[in-house]
Amino acid sequence: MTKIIVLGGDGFCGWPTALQLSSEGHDVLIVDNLSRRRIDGELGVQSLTPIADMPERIAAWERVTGKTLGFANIDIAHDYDALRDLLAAERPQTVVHFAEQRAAPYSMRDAGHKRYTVDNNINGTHNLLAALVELDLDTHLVHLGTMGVYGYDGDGLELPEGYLDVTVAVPDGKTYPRSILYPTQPGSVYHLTKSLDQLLFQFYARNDGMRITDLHQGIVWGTQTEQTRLDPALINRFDYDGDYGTVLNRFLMQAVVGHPLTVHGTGGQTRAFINIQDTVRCVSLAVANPPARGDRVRILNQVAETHQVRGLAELVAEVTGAEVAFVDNPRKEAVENTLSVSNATFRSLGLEPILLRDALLAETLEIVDRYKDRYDLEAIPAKSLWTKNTRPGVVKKK
Ligand code: NAD
Ligand code: USQ
Repeated sequence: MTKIIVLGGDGFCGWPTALQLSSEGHDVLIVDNLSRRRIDGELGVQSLTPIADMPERIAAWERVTGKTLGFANIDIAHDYDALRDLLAAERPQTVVHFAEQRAAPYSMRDAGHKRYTVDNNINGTHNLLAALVELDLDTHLVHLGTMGVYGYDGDGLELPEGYLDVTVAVPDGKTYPRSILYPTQPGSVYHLTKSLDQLLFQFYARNDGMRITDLHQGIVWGTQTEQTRLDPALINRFDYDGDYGTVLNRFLMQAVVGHPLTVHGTGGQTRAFINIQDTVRCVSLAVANPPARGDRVRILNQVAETHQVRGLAELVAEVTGAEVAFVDNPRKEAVENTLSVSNATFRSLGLEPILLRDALLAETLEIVDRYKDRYDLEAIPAKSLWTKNTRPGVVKKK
């Protein structure tokens, strides 16, 4: 049995991952400061699914499976001593790091939210790296990064897994081969923090021989996994609000409650997607396949497929009969782009990803339908603006 700490294990991706790793027989300890639940309060929104509090979640898991989960309420960005003391006591073989502010719109609300996102995400990641080195632990760090660090140039290049092999030509005719981090082009302050995280990882892998895997994940859709279905108190969160709701889950929820699907701009934006069940599978595969000490940061693209936003809206409209609305885009992003991504490593490790037309689309609709009475119309509009001269994507109720 190996000891695994899941930072951010109360969140949308972290909770089902903690359950997956526990079900595989690992000794799992969740660390979370419950900031995500506090942000729901700040925004006046709630998960569409009713999520149990942490003691109830842990008790339900033990009741259903006989397995125990540990929990520590620590702010990893601001309580370095508590984080270090926990790592010293637990000496985990693996730390999975989900504990960041992850909504691009929330990070763009205003100066206060930009500063919070940078402070929380960069300090949290750096505290973790510094503590592991201070304690001289040979822990494998698995971090959840994002596809968004690559940017969306959309000229057909297949995005590699993190690195570019380039040849630098200088004026005297000499050439120098280099393998460099793919140049980042973040589209929000949140995505910027993930770009900065990459440099922290590169430094600590080189300087201290830390073993690090950085998972560049696409947009996650769905809500339930094999384990969260086992008991109502294990249900995963489902965000649909204008800041935290991701596009496909928002469309599915909007379709169920009879709200027009809020396509930003022309819907020509192409993005990478992955189902939550595959998120937990991929993290499990990454945990089981660590890099060796001295290796460079292992970067894997954690995606199943790519879709254009208006194509997604058309698909959801076709399945549900929903109306599609094209609203002013509150964000600053390419109007149209193509996107091609390599996910060769996860494929080689055996991942056969769930695709959008599969049964889980129906299951997600069914979950949304079950809890649709909990929805709040006011929470739907995306109101966070990227620049002062953009306008929000509000659809008026008929
Ligand atoms: P989430 O907000 O639901 O979960 C994050 C968790 O981390 C929350 O429970 C929060 O309370 C906790 N947390 C935040 N700051 C903390 C701190 N300083 N100390 C302790 N705990 C803290 O987000 P999620 O959707 O589960 O995403 C998890 C990770 O995966 C994020 O890093 C995100 O960037 C990445 N990711 C998510 C998606 C997606 O579509 N949801 C896609 C790609 C990558
Ligand atoms: N969009 C709409 N209508 C909506 C909501 C979004 O058209 O109602 C559009 C957005 O303008 C954007 C695209 O859909 O072009 C994706 O938006 P999103 O909110 O689903 O995803 P994003 O902001 O990119 O962020 C999410 C997660 C983040 C993660 C990222 C992965 O919140 O944590 O890092 O997906 S990726 O996009 O691959 O970088």
